[in-house]
Amino acid sequence: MQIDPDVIEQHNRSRLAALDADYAALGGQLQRSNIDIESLTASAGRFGVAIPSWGVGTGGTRFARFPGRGEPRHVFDKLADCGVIQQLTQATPTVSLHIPWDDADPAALREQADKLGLGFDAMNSNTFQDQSDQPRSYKFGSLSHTDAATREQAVAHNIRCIEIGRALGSQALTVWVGDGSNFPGQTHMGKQFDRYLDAMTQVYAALPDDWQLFTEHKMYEPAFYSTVVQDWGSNYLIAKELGPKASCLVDLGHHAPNVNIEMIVSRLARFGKLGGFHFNDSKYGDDDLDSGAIDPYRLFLVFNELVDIERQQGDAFRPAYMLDQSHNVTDPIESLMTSAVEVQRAYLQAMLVDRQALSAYQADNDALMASQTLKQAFRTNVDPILQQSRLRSGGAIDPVGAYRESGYRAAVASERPAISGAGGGIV
Ligand SMILES: [Mn+2]
Repeated sequence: MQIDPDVIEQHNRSRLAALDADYAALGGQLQRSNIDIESLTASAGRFGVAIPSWGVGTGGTRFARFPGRGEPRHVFDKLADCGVIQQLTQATPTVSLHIPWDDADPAALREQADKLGLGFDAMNSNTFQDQSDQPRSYKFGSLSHTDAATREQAVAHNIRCIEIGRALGSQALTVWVGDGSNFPGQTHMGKQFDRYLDAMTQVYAALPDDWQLFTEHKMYEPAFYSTVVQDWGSNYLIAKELGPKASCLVDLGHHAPNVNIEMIVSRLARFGKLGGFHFNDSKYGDDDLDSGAIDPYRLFLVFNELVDIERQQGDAFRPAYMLDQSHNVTDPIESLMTSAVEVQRAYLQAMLVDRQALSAYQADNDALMASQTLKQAFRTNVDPILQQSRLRSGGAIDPVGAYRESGYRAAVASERPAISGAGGGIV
Protein backbone atom coordinates (compact mmCIF):
# COMPACT_ATOMS: atom_id res chain seq x y z
CA MET A 1 0.00 0.00 0.00
CA GLN A 2 1.37 3.36 -1.01
CA ILE A 3 -1.09 5.52 0.90
CA ASP A 4 -2.13 4.68 4.45
CA PRO A 5 -5.63 3.12 4.22
CA ASP A 6 -6.58 5.12 7.32
CA VAL A 7 -6.09 8.34 5.35
CA ILE A 8 -8.48 7.06 2.69
CA GLU A 9 -11.00 5.86 5.24
CA GLN A 10 -11.00 9.17 7.05
CA HIS A 11 -11.34 10.98 3.73
CA ASN A 12 -14.32 8.83 2.75
CA ARG A 13 -16.02 9.02 6.14
CA SER A 14 -16.53 12.77 5.91
CA ARG A 15 -18.19 12.37 2.51
CA LEU A 16 -20.40 9.34 3.16
CA ALA A 17 -23.63 11.13 4.04
CA ALA A 18 -23.52 13.33 0.94
CA LEU A 19 -22.73 10.35 -1.26
CA ASP A 20 -25.57 8.28 0.17
CA ALA A 21 -28.04 11.07 -0.55
CA ASP A 22 -26.70 11.71 -4.07
CA TYR A 23 -26.62 7.99 -4.90
CA ALA A 24 -30.22 7.49 -3.74
CA ALA A 25 -31.39 10.52 -5.73
CA LEU A 26 -29.65 9.35 -8.91
CA GLY A 27 -30.93 5.81 -8.36
CA GLY A 28 -34.49 7.14 -8.25
CA GLN A 29 -33.95 9.27 -11.33
CA LEU A 30 -32.55 6.33 -13.31
CA GLN A 31 -35.29 4.01 -12.09
CA ARG A 32 -37.85 6.18 -13.90
CA SER A 33 -36.04 5.17 -17.11
CA ASN A 34 -35.93 1.54 -15.99
CA ILE A 35 -32.18 1.65 -15.40
CA ASP A 36 -30.82 -0.19 -12.39
CA ILE A 37 -28.14 1.91 -10.72
CA GLU A 38 -26.56 -1.14 -9.09
CA SER A 39 -25.82 -2.75 -12.45
CA LEU A 40 -24.13 0.48 -13.58
CA THR A 41 -22.07 0.59 -10.40
CA ALA A 42 -20.99 -2.99 -11.06
CA SER A 43 -19.99 -2.00 -14.62
CA ALA A 44 -17.96 0.91 -13.27
CA GLY A 45 -16.17 -1.50 -10.96
CA ARG A 46 -15.21 -3.77 -13.85
CA PHE A 47 -13.89 -0.95 -16.01
CA GLY A 48 -10.14 -0.53 -16.29
CA VAL A 49 -7.78 1.69 -18.26
CA ALA A 50 -4.02 1.09 -18.31
CA ILE A 51 -1.50 3.68 -17.11
CA PRO A 52 1.53 4.24 -19.35
CA SER A 53 4.71 4.03 -17.27
CA TRP A 54 6.01 7.21 -18.94
CA GLY A 55 2.87 9.12 -17.93
CA VAL A 56 3.93 9.37 -14.29
CA GLY A 57 7.00 11.40 -15.27
CA THR A 58 6.78 15.10 -16.08
CA GLY A 59 6.46 15.70 -19.80
CA GLY A 60 7.84 18.47 -21.91
CA THR A 61 7.53 20.12 -25.25
CA ARG A 62 9.94 20.56 -28.15
CA PHE A 63 11.08 23.69 -26.34
CA ALA A 64 11.70 22.67 -22.77
CA ARG A 65 10.96 20.34 -19.94
CA PHE A 66 10.45 21.64 -16.44
CA PRO A 67 11.06 18.84 -13.93
CA GLY A 68 8.49 18.17 -11.23
CA ARG A 69 8.96 17.37 -7.55
CA GLY A 70 9.68 13.78 -6.61
CA GLU A 71 9.76 12.50 -10.16
CA PRO A 72 10.22 8.73 -10.53
CA ARG A 73 13.91 7.79 -10.92
CA HIS A 74 13.32 4.40 -12.54
CA VAL A 75 10.66 1.89 -13.42
CA PHE A 76 10.19 0.78 -9.80
CA ASP A 77 9.34 4.35 -8.76
CA LYS A 78 7.00 4.53 -11.75
CA LEU A 79 5.24 1.36 -10.59
CA ALA A 80 4.91 2.83 -7.10
CA ASP A 81 3.20 5.93 -8.52
CA CYS A 82 0.93 3.75 -10.68
CA GLY A 83 0.08 1.82 -7.50
CA VAL A 84 -1.14 5.06 -5.90
CA ILE A 85 -3.31 5.84 -8.91
CA GLN A 86 -4.89 2.40 -8.75
CA GLN A 87 -5.26 2.50 -4.98
CA LEU A 88 -7.23 5.74 -5.09
CA THR A 89 -9.20 5.34 -8.34
CA GLN A 90 -9.61 1.55 -8.54
CA ALA A 91 -9.89 2.09 -12.30
CA THR A 92 -6.31 1.52 -13.45
CA PRO A 93 -5.35 -2.08 -12.67
CA THR A 94 -2.59 -2.37 -15.28
CA VAL A 95 0.60 -0.62 -16.40
CA SER A 96 1.96 -0.40 -19.93
CA LEU A 97 5.76 -0.54 -20.08
CA HIS A 98 8.08 1.05 -22.61
CA ILE A 99 11.29 -0.70 -23.61
CA PRO A 100 14.13 0.21 -23.20
CA TRP A 101 13.03 3.01 -20.83
CA ASP A 102 11.66 0.43 -18.38
CA ASP A 103 14.26 -2.30 -18.84
CA ALA A 104 14.71 -4.23 -15.57
CA ASP A 105 14.72 -7.76 -14.24
CA PRO A 106 11.26 -9.12 -15.14
CA ALA A 107 11.04 -11.18 -11.94
CA ALA A 108 11.68 -8.07 -9.83
CA LEU A 109 9.13 -6.09 -11.86
CA ARG A 110 6.54 -8.79 -11.42
CA GLU A 111 7.18 -9.01 -7.72
CA GLN A 112 6.68 -5.29 -7.17
CA ALA A 113 3.62 -5.19 -9.43
CA ASP A 114 2.08 -8.09 -7.48
CA LYS A 115 2.63 -6.26 -4.22
CA LEU A 116 0.86 -3.20 -5.61
CA GLY A 117 -1.98 -5.24 -7.11
CA LEU A 118 -0.97 -4.25 -10.64
CA GLY A 119 -0.75 -6.26 -13.86
CA PHE A 120 1.05 -5.53 -17.11
CA ASP A 121 -0.79 -4.30 -20.17
CA ALA A 122 0.61 -4.03 -23.71
CA MET A 123 4.38 -3.68 -24.15
CA ASN A 124 5.61 -0.67 -26.14
CA SER A 125 8.67 -0.84 -28.33
CA ASN A 126 10.85 2.16 -29.04
CA THR A 127 12.53 2.53 -32.41
CA PHE A 128 11.99 6.29 -32.61
CA GLN A 129 15.15 7.28 -30.74
CA ASP A 130 18.71 6.00 -30.58
CA GLN A 131 20.07 4.23 -27.51
CA SER A 132 23.73 4.65 -26.57
CA ASP A 133 24.55 0.99 -27.24
CA GLN A 134 22.83 0.53 -30.58
CA PRO A 135 24.99 0.16 -33.69
CA ARG A 136 22.62 1.71 -36.24
CA SER A 137 20.74 5.00 -36.07
CA TYR A 138 17.01 5.50 -36.51
CA LYS A 139 17.49 9.07 -37.73
CA PHE A 140 16.08 8.10 -41.12
CA GLY A 141 13.67 5.43 -39.96
CA SER A 142 13.55 2.05 -38.28
CA LEU A 143 11.22 -0.70 -39.48
CA SER A 144 10.99 1.00 -42.89
CA HIS A 145 14.61 2.15 -43.15
CA THR A 146 16.32 1.86 -46.54
CA ASP A 147 19.15 -0.08 -44.88
CA ALA A 148 18.33 -3.77 -44.27
CA ALA A 149 20.57 -4.06 -41.20
CA THR A 150 18.77 -1.14 -39.53
CA ARG A 151 15.43 -2.81 -40.21
CA GLU A 152 16.77 -6.06 -38.74
CA GLN A 153 17.87 -4.21 -35.63
CA ALA A 154 14.39 -2.71 -35.23
CA VAL A 155 12.75 -6.12 -35.75
CA ALA A 156 15.06 -7.68 -33.15
CA HIS A 157 14.15 -4.95 -30.65
CA ASN A 158 10.43 -5.64 -31.11
CA ILE A 159 10.99 -9.37 -30.64
CA ARG A 160 12.92 -8.64 -27.46
CA CYS A 161 9.93 -6.59 -26.22
CA ILE A 162 7.72 -9.63 -26.78
CA GLU A 163 10.14 -11.80 -24.79
CA ILE A 164 10.20 -9.36 -21.87
CA GLY A 165 6.43 -9.09 -22.04
CA ARG A 166 6.06 -12.87 -21.86
CA ALA A 167 8.09 -12.92 -18.67
CA LEU A 168 5.82 -10.21 -17.24
CA GLY A 169 2.51 -11.77 -18.20
CA SER A 170 1.69 -9.17 -20.85
CA GLN A 171 -0.22 -10.35 -23.91
CA ALA A 172 0.20 -7.57 -26.44
CA LEU A 173 2.78 -5.48 -28.26
CA THR A 174 2.07 -1.94 -29.42
CA VAL A 175 4.23 -0.68 -32.27
CA TRP A 176 4.42 2.98 -33.07
CA VAL A 177 7.18 4.20 -35.37
CA GLY A 178 8.35 7.72 -36.09
CA ASP A 179 9.26 6.70 -39.64
CA GLY A 180 8.24 9.00 -42.46
CA SER A 181 9.69 11.92 -44.34
CA ASN A 182 10.06 15.67 -44.02
CA PHE A 183 10.27 16.60 -47.70
CA PRO A 184 8.30 15.69 -50.81
CA GLY A 185 10.45 13.24 -52.74
CA GLN A 186 12.59 12.31 -49.74
CA THR A 187 11.26 8.76 -49.75
CA HIS A 188 9.43 6.52 -52.16
CA MET A 189 6.22 6.17 -50.19
CA GLY A 190 5.20 2.85 -51.76
CA LYS A 191 8.57 1.15 -51.28
CA GLN A 192 8.84 2.54 -47.76
CA PHE A 193 5.47 1.00 -46.86
CA ASP A 194 6.56 -2.32 -48.40
CA ARG A 195 9.72 -2.34 -46.27
CA TYR A 196 7.65 -1.60 -43.17
CA LEU A 197 5.20 -4.41 -43.96
CA ASP A 198 8.04 -6.86 -44.53
CA ALA A 199 9.63 -5.98 -41.18
CA MET A 200 6.32 -6.14 -39.34
CA THR A 201 5.63 -9.56 -40.85
CA GLN A 202 8.75 -10.76 -39.05
CA VAL A 203 7.59 -9.21 -35.77
CA TYR A 204 4.17 -10.77 -36.24
CA ALA A 205 5.74 -14.20 -36.80
CA ALA A 206 7.37 -13.96 -33.35
CA LEU A 207 4.05 -13.38 -31.54
CA PRO A 208 2.93 -16.11 -29.14
CA ASP A 209 -0.46 -17.64 -30.00
CA ASP A 210 -2.31 -15.78 -27.26
CA TRP A 211 -0.78 -12.39 -28.05
CA GLN A 212 -2.07 -9.42 -30.00
CA LEU A 213 -0.18 -6.90 -32.08
CA PHE A 214 -1.41 -3.30 -32.10
CA THR A 215 -0.21 -0.81 -34.67
CA GLU A 216 -0.74 2.88 -33.95
CA HIS A 217 -1.23 5.49 -36.66
CA LYS A 218 -0.14 9.12 -36.37
CA MET A 219 -0.52 11.74 -39.05
CA TYR A 220 2.56 13.81 -38.28
CA GLU A 221 5.52 14.31 -35.93
CA PRO A 222 8.39 13.64 -35.78
CA ALA A 223 8.05 13.35 -39.56
CA PHE A 224 6.26 16.40 -40.95
CA TYR A 225 5.57 15.60 -44.60
CA SER A 226 4.52 11.96 -44.51
CA THR A 227 4.42 9.16 -41.99
CA VAL A 228 4.51 5.46 -42.80
CA VAL A 229 1.46 4.69 -40.67
CA GLN A 230 -0.30 7.99 -41.28
CA ASP A 231 -3.99 7.27 -40.89
CA TRP A 232 -6.55 4.67 -39.98
CA GLY A 233 -6.72 3.49 -43.59
CA SER A 234 -3.00 2.65 -43.65
CA ASN A 235 -3.38 1.11 -40.21
CA TYR A 236 -6.25 -1.07 -41.36
CA LEU A 237 -4.25 -2.24 -44.39
CA ILE A 238 -1.38 -3.23 -42.10
CA ALA A 239 -3.62 -5.14 -39.69
CA LYS A 240 -5.31 -6.92 -42.57
CA GLU A 241 -2.02 -7.83 -44.26
CA LEU A 242 -0.45 -9.16 -41.06
CA GLY A 243 -3.25 -11.44 -39.90
CA PRO A 244 -5.88 -12.09 -37.23
CA LYS A 245 -3.65 -11.25 -34.24
CA ALA A 246 -3.04 -7.76 -35.63
CA SER A 247 -5.40 -4.86 -35.07
CA CYS A 248 -5.42 -1.08 -35.03
CA LEU A 249 -4.79 1.18 -32.10
CA VAL A 250 -6.48 4.58 -32.17
CA ASP A 251 -4.86 7.47 -30.31
CA LEU A 252 -7.32 10.35 -30.01
CA GLY A 253 -4.63 12.94 -30.67
CA HIS A 254 -3.21 11.34 -33.81
CA HIS A 255 -5.66 12.81 -36.33
CA ALA A 256 -6.24 16.07 -38.12
CA PRO A 257 -8.42 18.51 -36.19
CA ASN A 258 -12.16 17.90 -36.69
CA VAL A 259 -11.72 14.32 -37.93
CA ASN A 260 -14.69 12.21 -36.88
CA ILE A 261 -12.88 9.73 -34.65
CA GLU A 262 -16.04 8.00 -33.46
CA MET A 263 -16.72 7.06 -37.06
CA ILE A 264 -13.24 5.52 -37.31
CA VAL A 265 -14.08 3.49 -34.20
CA SER A 266 -17.24 2.25 -35.81
CA ARG A 267 -15.53 1.30 -39.08
CA LEU A 268 -12.60 -0.54 -37.50
CA ALA A 269 -14.81 -2.43 -35.06
CA ARG A 270 -17.24 -3.42 -37.81
CA PHE A 271 -14.40 -5.29 -39.51
CA GLY A 272 -12.89 -6.71 -36.31
CA LYS A 273 -9.77 -4.56 -36.42
CA LEU A 274 -10.22 -2.21 -33.48
CA GLY A 275 -7.51 -3.31 -31.07
CA GLY A 276 -7.48 -0.51 -28.55
CA PHE A 277 -7.31 3.11 -27.61
CA HIS A 278 -4.95 5.71 -26.32
CA PHE A 279 -6.93 8.37 -24.49
CA ASN A 280 -5.92 12.02 -24.25
CA ASP A 281 -7.34 15.31 -25.48
CA SER A 282 -6.28 18.07 -27.79
CA LYS A 283 -7.20 21.51 -29.00
CA TYR A 284 -4.87 21.89 -31.98
CA GLY A 285 -2.88 18.75 -32.74
CA ASP A 286 -1.33 15.92 -30.80
CA ASP A 287 -1.41 18.03 -27.64
CA ASP A 288 -1.53 15.07 -25.22
CA LEU A 289 -3.73 17.00 -22.79
CA ASP A 290 -5.68 15.23 -20.05
CA SER A 291 -8.57 13.06 -21.25
CA GLY A 292 -11.82 15.00 -21.41
CA ALA A 293 -10.08 18.30 -20.62
CA ILE A 294 -11.05 19.99 -23.89
CA ASP A 295 -13.87 18.05 -25.49
CA PRO A 296 -15.63 15.65 -23.13
CA TYR A 297 -18.50 15.25 -25.60
CA ARG A 298 -16.14 13.74 -28.17
CA LEU A 299 -14.89 11.29 -25.54
CA PHE A 300 -18.51 10.39 -24.85
CA LEU A 301 -19.25 9.92 -28.57
CA VAL A 302 -16.29 7.55 -28.87
CA PHE A 303 -17.65 5.53 -25.95
CA ASN A 304 -21.11 5.64 -27.44
CA GLU A 305 -19.69 3.64 -30.35
CA LEU A 306 -17.66 1.37 -28.07
CA VAL A 307 -20.67 0.51 -25.91
CA ASP A 308 -22.76 -0.09 -29.02
CA ILE A 309 -20.16 -2.56 -30.27
CA GLU A 310 -19.87 -4.15 -26.82
CA ARG A 311 -23.64 -4.76 -26.85
CA GLN A 312 -23.39 -6.39 -30.29
CA GLN A 313 -20.25 -8.44 -29.82
CA GLY A 314 -20.34 -9.19 -26.08
CA ASP A 315 -17.21 -10.61 -24.48
CA ALA A 316 -15.58 -11.06 -27.88
CA PHE A 317 -14.98 -7.30 -27.90
CA ARG A 318 -12.14 -6.57 -25.52
CA PRO A 319 -10.26 -3.48 -26.66
CA ALA A 320 -7.10 -2.43 -24.81
CA TYR A 321 -7.65 0.96 -23.16
CA MET A 322 -4.72 3.10 -22.12
CA LEU A 323 -4.16 6.74 -21.19
CA ASP A 324 -1.46 8.41 -23.28
CA GLN A 325 -0.87 11.96 -22.10
CA SER A 326 1.93 14.35 -21.32
CA HIS A 327 1.81 16.38 -18.11
CA ASN A 328 3.78 19.58 -18.32
CA VAL A 329 2.09 21.80 -15.75
CA THR A 330 0.30 19.39 -13.38
CA ASP A 331 1.27 16.65 -10.96
CA PRO A 332 1.18 13.59 -13.25
CA ILE A 333 -0.52 11.44 -10.60
CA GLU A 334 -3.34 13.98 -10.28
CA SER A 335 -3.73 14.26 -14.06
CA LEU A 336 -3.76 10.50 -14.58
CA MET A 337 -6.33 9.97 -11.82
CA THR A 338 -8.54 12.70 -13.24
CA SER A 339 -8.27 11.26 -16.74
CA ALA A 340 -8.98 7.71 -15.61
CA VAL A 341 -12.16 8.97 -13.94
CA GLU A 342 -13.13 10.96 -17.06
CA VAL A 343 -12.72 7.91 -19.27
CA GLN A 344 -14.73 5.81 -16.83
CA ARG A 345 -17.37 8.56 -16.74
CA ALA A 346 -17.70 8.61 -20.54
CA TYR A 347 -18.13 4.82 -20.49
CA LEU A 348 -20.95 5.03 -17.95
CA GLN A 349 -22.67 7.91 -19.72
CA ALA A 350 -22.57 5.90 -22.94
CA MET A 351 -24.22 3.00 -21.11
CA LEU A 352 -27.11 5.33 -20.27
CA VAL A 353 -27.98 5.92 -23.93
CA ASP A 354 -31.48 4.64 -24.65
CA ARG A 355 -30.46 2.53 -27.62
CA GLN A 356 -33.94 1.33 -28.43
CA ALA A 357 -35.22 4.90 -28.65
CA LEU A 358 -32.14 5.98 -30.61
CA SER A 359 -32.63 3.15 -33.07
CA ALA A 360 -36.28 4.15 -33.59
CA TYR A 361 -35.36 7.81 -34.14
CA GLN A 362 -32.71 6.74 -36.63
CA ALA A 363 -35.25 4.59 -38.50
CA ASP A 364 -37.64 7.55 -38.60
CA ASN A 365 -34.91 9.96 -39.69
CA ASP A 366 -35.69 12.08 -36.65
CA ALA A 367 -32.31 13.79 -36.43
CA LEU A 368 -33.26 16.14 -33.61
CA MET A 369 -34.55 13.50 -31.23
CA ALA A 370 -31.69 11.11 -32.09
CA SER A 371 -29.22 13.84 -31.16
CA GLN A 372 -31.17 14.69 -27.99
CA THR A 373 -31.13 11.03 -26.96
CA LEU A 374 -27.33 11.16 -26.90
CA LYS A 375 -27.32 14.54 -25.16
CA GLN A 376 -29.62 13.31 -22.44
CA ALA A 377 -27.19 10.52 -21.54
CA PHE A 378 -24.22 12.87 -21.74
CA ARG A 379 -25.86 15.40 -19.43
CA THR A 380 -26.48 12.83 -16.69
CA ASN A 381 -24.17 13.37 -13.75
CA VAL A 382 -22.83 9.90 -12.96
CA ASP A 383 -20.46 11.09 -10.22
CA PRO A 384 -22.39 9.28 -7.46
CA ILE A 385 -21.93 5.97 -9.33
CA LEU A 386 -18.22 6.54 -9.84
CA GLN A 387 -17.79 7.54 -6.20
CA GLN A 388 -19.81 4.60 -4.90
CA SER A 389 -17.82 2.18 -7.06
CA ARG A 390 -14.53 3.51 -5.70
CA LEU A 391 -15.78 3.47 -2.13
CA ARG A 392 -16.88 -0.16 -2.35
CA SER A 393 -13.55 -1.31 -3.76
CA GLY A 394 -11.40 0.56 -1.24
CA GLY A 395 -10.65 3.65 -3.32
CA ALA A 396 -11.26 7.29 -2.50
CA ILE A 397 -14.52 9.14 -3.04
CA ASP A 398 -12.44 12.09 -4.31
CA PRO A 399 -9.10 10.67 -5.52
CA VAL A 400 -7.32 14.01 -5.98
CA GLY A 401 -8.56 15.26 -2.61
CA ALA A 402 -7.38 12.11 -0.81
CA TYR A 403 -4.05 12.24 -2.66
CA ARG A 404 -3.42 15.80 -1.51
CA GLU A 405 -4.42 14.92 2.05
CA SER A 406 -2.00 11.97 2.02
CA GLY A 407 1.12 14.09 1.39
CA TYR A 408 2.44 11.40 -0.99
CA ARG A 409 4.22 13.80 -3.34
CA ALA A 410 6.11 15.53 -0.53
CA ALA A 411 7.05 12.14 0.91
CA VAL A 412 8.52 10.82 -2.33
CA ALA A 413 10.17 14.15 -3.08
CA SER A 414 12.25 13.71 0.06
CA GLU A 415 13.42 10.29 -1.14
CA ARG A 416 13.85 10.98 -4.83
CA PRO A 417 16.54 13.50 -5.74
CA ALA A 418 15.45 16.27 -8.10
CA ILE A 419 16.09 15.45 -11.74
CA SER A 420 17.93 18.32 -13.30
CA GLY A 421 18.44 19.03 -16.93
CA ALA A 422 16.35 20.33 -19.72
CA GLY A 423 15.69 18.04 -22.63
CA GLY A 424 12.54 18.28 -24.62
CA GLY A 425 10.02 15.80 -25.84
CA ILE A 426 8.27 12.97 -24.11
CA VAL A 427 9.80 11.12 -21.22
MN1 LIG B 1 -0.35 6.85 -28.26
